[in-house]
Formats: sequence, C-alpha cells, structure tokens
Amino acid sequence: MAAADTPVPGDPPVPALAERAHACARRLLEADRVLLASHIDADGLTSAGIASTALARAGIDHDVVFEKQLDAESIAGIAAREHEVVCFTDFGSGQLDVIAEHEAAGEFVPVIADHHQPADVDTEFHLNPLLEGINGARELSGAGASYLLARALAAEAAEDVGGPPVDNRDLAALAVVGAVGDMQNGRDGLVGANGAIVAEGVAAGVLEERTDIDLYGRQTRPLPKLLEYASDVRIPGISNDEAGAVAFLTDLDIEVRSDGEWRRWVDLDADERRTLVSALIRRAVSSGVPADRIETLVGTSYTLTEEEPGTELRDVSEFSTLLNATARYERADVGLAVCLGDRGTALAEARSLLRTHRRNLSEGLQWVKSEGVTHEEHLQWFDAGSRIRETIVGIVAGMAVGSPAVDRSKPVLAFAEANATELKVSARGSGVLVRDGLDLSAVMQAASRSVGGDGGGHDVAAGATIPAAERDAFLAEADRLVGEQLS
Ligand SMILES: [Mn+2]
Repeated sequence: MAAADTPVPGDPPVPALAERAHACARRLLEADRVLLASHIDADGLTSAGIASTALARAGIDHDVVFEKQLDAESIAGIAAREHEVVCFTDFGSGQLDVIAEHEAAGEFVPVIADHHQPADVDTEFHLNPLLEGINGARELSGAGASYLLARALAAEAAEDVGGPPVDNRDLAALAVVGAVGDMQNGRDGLVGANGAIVAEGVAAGVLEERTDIDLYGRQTRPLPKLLEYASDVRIPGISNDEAGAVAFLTDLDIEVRSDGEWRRWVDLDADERRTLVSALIRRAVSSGVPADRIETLVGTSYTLTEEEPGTELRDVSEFSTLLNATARYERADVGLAVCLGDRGTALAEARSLLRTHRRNLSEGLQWVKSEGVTHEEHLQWFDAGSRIRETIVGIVAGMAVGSPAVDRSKPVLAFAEANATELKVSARGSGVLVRDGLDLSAVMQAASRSVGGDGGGHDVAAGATIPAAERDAFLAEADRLVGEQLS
C-alpha cells in the first residue's frame, strides 16, 4: 500500500476486502476450468458481466450459468457440470451450507463474491462485505463485490505473467449499474465501498457523478413523459396527467420542442435544466406537496460517459431497468451480452424485451382496473391466474396502489400462477400504512408458513409462494395479521 493519501491505481479500492479479493483471484488464476454462476437480475447480470470480462482478460477459460434462485437442486446441477472451480456472484454466501457439502465431496472449489447474509458455514475463498463489517444492503452490491474481485484479478494476473497493464477500473461503470439496480443509491448517492468504486470509475473516465433532476428517463423520455410518469413524487396536475404535463412545459420560458419533436432532458442545456427544475419545485410547493417529498426531486445521478448520449445505457437507472427487463423474461443471455459490450443484436433485443415488459405492465394494470379487486376486512386482493406473469405481478400491484382501481386505506395482495401447484403472492402497501404499523414482510412470512409456503421482504412490499390450494386459508390468515398490525 502506498503511504500517500491520494489513491494510486495500484491501491485496492476497498482495503478491508483486499485480502479476500486477492485470495479469490489467485485461486481463479490457478484453475483449469471455471464455471461462473450468477443471479438473474440487474445486479446479478452486471456481476457476471464484470467477472466474465475480468476472467477473459486474465486468460481464464470459463462458462457462465444463471439461476433465478440458488437452491439445493440448482447447486447440484452446477456440481454436475464438473468444473474444477465455481465462481458464484451475487449469491452463494446464503447457500454456503449446501455448497460446502459439494466442496467437501470434492466436486468443486467455490469462489464467492456476494453481499447477502452468509449461512453459518464458511469457506476459504469468500468475498463478502458483511464478513468485514461493511453494510451489504447499502455499501456494496454483488456487482461491487465482483468489481473488487476483477481489480484483484488484474493485479494478480499482471504479477503472474507480466502482461499488459489492464487494471479493470473501466468495469466500475457496470458495478454502479448493479448497485443502483439493487437500490443502494440513497439521498446522498452511493456511499461507503460503493463510493470508492464510483471514485475509481470517475478517475478512469467511464463515469460522471452529479446532482440532477431525479426522475426516471433523463436520457430517453420526451419531456412530457418524463414528468407525467414520475411516480415517486406526485405533483397534482402533472403526475399521471399528460395534458397537465404538456401545459406546464409549454408555459416555461424554454424551447421544449425542436423540429416539432419534444426534446428530452438530455437535450437541455444547464440553464434550461435549472429553469425547469425551479418551475417544477415552485409548482410542487404551491400544490402542497410536502417538503420532504419535494427534496427527492433532485438527487445524485450517474452517467456512463462511454455510452452514446440519448440511449438507455448512458443513464445507470435506465441501464439497470433494461437489464431487469431481460431478466424478467428469462433472457439473461441477452442482458449479459449487453454487459459484455454488444451494442448490436443484443441491445436491439433487450430494447424489444423492455417494450414488451412495458406493454405487459400496462395490460396487467388495465386488467386489474376492469376486473376490480375483492375486499376483505383489512386488505384487498386480486388473483390474476396466468393472465399476469408471476415475475411482474408485484409491479402491477404496486402500480395499482397508486391508481383509482384500489382503496388506498388497505394493502393489496396479488396472486399469479407460479407453476402447476404453486401461487406467487405479491403484497404492496403505502408509506402511510407503514407509519400506521403495517409490516408486509412479517405478514407474508407468517401467513405463507401457516399454509406450508414461505415468504418475506420489506414492510412496504413483500412476497410469498404458497400451495395453490391454500389461497383462501392464506388470505384469511393474512387479513387477520394485517388487522392486528393496523389496530
Ligand atoms: Mn444483489
């Protein structure tokens, strides 16, 4: 380590995890055949993109496999592929009890880069922020852990063969997409170990961090859509109101169209952006939006400077949404290819998946609006059967909470077929209900277990899987539990 205060390229980005990262990297460099196994979501896809790029640059042959969830069955399937070393990214720590059995049987050596709570078993090559007292929910994602591994691989490989000086700092861009995909981006942006990764990305010239309007779609959405679809802060007469958004923009003293087309946020210059933000804040204040909500209109944004302006890939939020769209439709191959740099076929396919996803969401919401919900005493629910995919039914339920289709004084439970014998349940509440005592995580866990299923999540949004035949018993128990919490 250098003694100077300013980091030099050779310094590890997160010193507390450097020893673990280097041990993992050395084991990978010794391996003949590596299987890279990763989670199917934006963080898991970027994790795999980072690890796969770093392995390739270090000259390590590898295959890649994705799993929706890592359980005994999928781990057995991974073992059956007979690779000497399996590198798990964005999962693995929580399943170490099962993984360790395969390791003990000599089936493979696990190398883990994860940020989830580890099981009560340890292994030699294990990179996880929680093992060093770093917060795995806010300060480092699976992609961040994979990035630390990638940095160590570059350093170790350079020592090994005296190869070209690749430092893998360019991969910080993907690490930030993964962290934002896992919602680690708070009011102050990315902090802690994530902040160190941002700093490396900025220094490497692949990332820009700045304070900006915090609405989804800065790169790709026409201005009226940017405002109309902004759902985190509801501004009366603009949110969910196309004509209102258009009228608001037309009244501003800036050119909001060019050649007859609506401009996008990315097309505005700094003065125009300031004008728009000030007017939006004035409107929010005069409409009585609470100050703590108004503050969230502006936040820290991350731009991938190597990507083409006006594309999803340029903005980390839009990039992670694009990846999630590929994951939800079981096209991890497409998401990974985009992470590996494919800007042709794979990017076109990812965009098409995102369009399909948006259409499915709007059709799902339309279905809920026309069919309506069933009211129990303390909650309301709908059962979409196979009409709404189980992978998006939670998002549709969340959209329903913000629409006139449901009663905002009760949480919404949404059912969809998971497979022939099981139902997926997604539960969504509101901030107001949570302040009144609602904890959907506890409800989903207890009610699902009472009928032989399992579940959990967060207070405002949770999920479960239950036997299909137990829906009504599950509903009765969930209704009783919500009643207890809100009494
Ligand atoms: Mn993750």
